[in-house]
Amino acid sequence: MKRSLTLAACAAVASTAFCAQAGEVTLSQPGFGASKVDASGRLVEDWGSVGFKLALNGRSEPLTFQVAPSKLNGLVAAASGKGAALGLTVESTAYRAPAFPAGLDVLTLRIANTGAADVTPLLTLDLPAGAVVGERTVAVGGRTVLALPLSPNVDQEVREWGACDESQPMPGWGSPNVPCDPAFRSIRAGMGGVPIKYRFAVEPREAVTVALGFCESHWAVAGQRVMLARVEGAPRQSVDPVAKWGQHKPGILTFAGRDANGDGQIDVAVSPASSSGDQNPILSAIWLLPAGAPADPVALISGSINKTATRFVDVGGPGDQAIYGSGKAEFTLTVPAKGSRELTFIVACPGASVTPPSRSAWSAATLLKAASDVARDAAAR
Ligand SMILES: [Ca+2]
Ligand SMILES: [Ca+2]
Repeated sequence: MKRSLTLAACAAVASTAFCAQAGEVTLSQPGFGASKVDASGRLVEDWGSVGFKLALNGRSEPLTFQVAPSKLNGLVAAASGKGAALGLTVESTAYRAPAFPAGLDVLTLRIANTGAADVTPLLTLDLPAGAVVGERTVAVGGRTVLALPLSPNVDQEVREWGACDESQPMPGWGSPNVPCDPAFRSIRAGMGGVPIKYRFAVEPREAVTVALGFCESHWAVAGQRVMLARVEGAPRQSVDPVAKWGQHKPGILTFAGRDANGDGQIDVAVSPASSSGDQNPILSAIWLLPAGAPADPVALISGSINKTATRFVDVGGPGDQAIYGSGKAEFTLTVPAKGSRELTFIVACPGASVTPPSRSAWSAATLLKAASDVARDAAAR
């Protein structure tokens, strides 16, 4: 499950954009699934579609576009849209960037204000039901599908417990070879070094025992995946699951946790040790138990105290959840008089997921350069 995202283009063949039906433009690259910008300007992917709305002075209008094929830098096949709402003109461009391993779609909006005064519209992304809006990402069904150019306005429901942001649920990843609770068959993984983070509401300053369950089902020898597990209020623990318990063997770490900063939450995080060859941390299960309660690994692994635990989380399993409920991705933007604002969204195309901005080497400029390089190479052949 190691994966790297490099600036190397994945293939020396150009992406294409062409009209499939009147008014819609297909984005594709050889060997990969196509996406399209539909006749109203929505970008349509295998996970759903994304569109935009603008609101200003109490009025709200969907942004629709007249869409046509175009070339960025005179080279890169793209879909360009022209639209207007609430007195602002908006141009959109979308193209397929040849990012390893499966490509990424790049969607840019340029909002222009021809008036003599600054305006501050609210831009809202229109996303599929159930989309989870994070700090700089949007996930659908546990897959990160959008990287956001700036943090959205905060108006989200925060749940009593849940996973924070960007780790990925992987049901069925674990294959324990001893009798144990089914929770060890599913994990979350922090692809590319993303920490797996959970947060649990507790009484301010409350002490709790926290047990973390692991099961390594990829590596057979020790020293490959070394992780640092942290529970607020307790010393951090380093763990190499194969060295400690063996491949396909469930194991437990326990912590005397405490809400040390008094914010009414216990923070839990599993991250890769800097020396670890595999930088993708994994986690199978979490139990919260009353402080001082016995945390018998045999009982925890068997699942026999799941029901009496203060909280039991089958990490990556069917009852797992994000700490944030479905929020809105809304941005308050100031567009200066006689000026414009440009926003670039990086979007998962079919078969791809997006690396969070904090972990990605890509930017709007490097993606366009990679796409231009590939298109120039293809044109020269
Ligand atoms: Ca699990
Ligand atoms: Ca806390």
